[in-house]
Amino acid sequence: MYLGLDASTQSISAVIIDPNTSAIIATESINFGSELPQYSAPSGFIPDGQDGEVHTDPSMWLDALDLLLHRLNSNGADLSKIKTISGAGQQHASVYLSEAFHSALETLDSRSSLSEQLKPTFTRTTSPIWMDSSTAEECAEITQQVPSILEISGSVATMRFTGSQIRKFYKQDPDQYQKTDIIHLNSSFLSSIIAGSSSSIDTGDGAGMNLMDLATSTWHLGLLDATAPNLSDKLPPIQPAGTYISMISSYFVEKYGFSPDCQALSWTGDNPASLVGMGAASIGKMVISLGTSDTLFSAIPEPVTDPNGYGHVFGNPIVPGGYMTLLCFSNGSLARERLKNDAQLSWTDFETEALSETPIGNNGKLAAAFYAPETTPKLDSNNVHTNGWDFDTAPSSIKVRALLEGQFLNIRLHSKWMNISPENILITGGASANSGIAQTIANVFNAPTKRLASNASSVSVGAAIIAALSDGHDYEELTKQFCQTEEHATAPQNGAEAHTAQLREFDALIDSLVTE
Ligand code: XUL
Repeated sequence: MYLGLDASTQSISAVIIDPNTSAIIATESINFGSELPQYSAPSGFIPDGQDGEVHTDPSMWLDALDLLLHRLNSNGADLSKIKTISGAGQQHASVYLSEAFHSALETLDSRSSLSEQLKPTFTRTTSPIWMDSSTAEECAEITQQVPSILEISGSVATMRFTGSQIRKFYKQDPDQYQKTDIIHLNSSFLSSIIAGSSSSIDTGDGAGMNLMDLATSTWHLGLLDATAPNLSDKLPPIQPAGTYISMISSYFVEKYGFSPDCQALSWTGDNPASLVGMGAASIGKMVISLGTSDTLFSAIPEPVTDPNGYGHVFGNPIVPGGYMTLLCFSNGSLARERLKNDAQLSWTDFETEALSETPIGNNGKLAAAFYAPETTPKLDSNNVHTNGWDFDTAPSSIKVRALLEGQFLNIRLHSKWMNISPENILITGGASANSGIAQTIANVFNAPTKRLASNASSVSVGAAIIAALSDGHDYEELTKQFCQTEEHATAPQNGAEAHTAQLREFDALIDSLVTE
């Protein structure tokens, strides 16, 4: 059996797969906000950060990992049968650790918790996460030093990416930066914990740092120099996802009953793992993931860059030398939830309101619900923008359709440069279960939507598949077993015309916001 872990923004989840019986043996999830209220992070991050800063206490991730494994164990999962473990983390988030981290890992005591033992090794008490938009200055400085950053790293200097976050730390607190022995991503941090020794970073997650040379899958010295001094001494090596790190730490053997022969493998980022879990690691498929962030991604053979600078190229986690392209939209589930709560709706109301009480196209009423700063388009915002109507006083059915159509028009608008027109759109992430949302995507893209038949999370399934691949299982076979999809919503008869006109108007609305 193989264990896949998914350390996302709001929760940490696990799935155990058994390729011998094609069965998903167990799933489990710990929500940070509700299960670890002591961290005062209801949505997985510290609220009310100043000047675009969005950080999290990395101890929370450790407590959640302990709780997750405890829960799996007490709910009857036989962890002694797990042969290999891989995982995926929210991308870009970084953890800063002193030299003491290495010895603390080697001597973890199962009578105490992970957070108690590792907290003293943090040189930066909080971790910047992907929602952070506080590093415009650092991005400009790095770009000035290395103007070809897009061609080298696959992305323009991007505020949520790790490079500019490292630079900000170095500038704000040079002493603590100097005391930092190793900087991990959320993914490589947690894989290090499982292994009991420092892990590598993979090319899927590593490309989200603005520090990796995509062509060679190595750290780019010019970018490291432009970011912070001696950075090459502080970064783990880059290796493919699923690389063997070591046998699992005895902490987990003693505490949760893992076999001492269980192998700890390197992890990847949540989006790259989801590409694998959706069976989309081969060319020609397009996935929209509806999580805390909404993302659109697709496997590509060669790096292609977005002329507008919003798209990213990451390494394909299971195709050596292959790539994936990705767009990220920050106002995803939290925006949907905000409207749901403000209008006092349930998710079922959300479905029927979006589907039956308003026509496709919403009689021309458009909205860009950017309740928080948006990454695509890059915009500092804290409210809903419309094409001239009052969002606040409108009936909730109109608001729901406007918000959903706006979210997916924004995705369609910003993915035009990819020139991908797949026969169907694979959808995943919590909100993909909602048929109103699935239908709105089918309408806007004029293509049917499909989702995983198993209802499992594609990120943890992808991580479990990476774990199984490393033990010699065949990708095609695993895909047939765990990535079957079923149609969820069909495209409407008149969808294309309705939304093509709407797309032009939405484009004008976005233009007016960006140039404001
Ligand atoms: C991708 C991105 C987010 C995070 C959180 O670039 O920033 O999708 O991975 O899920």
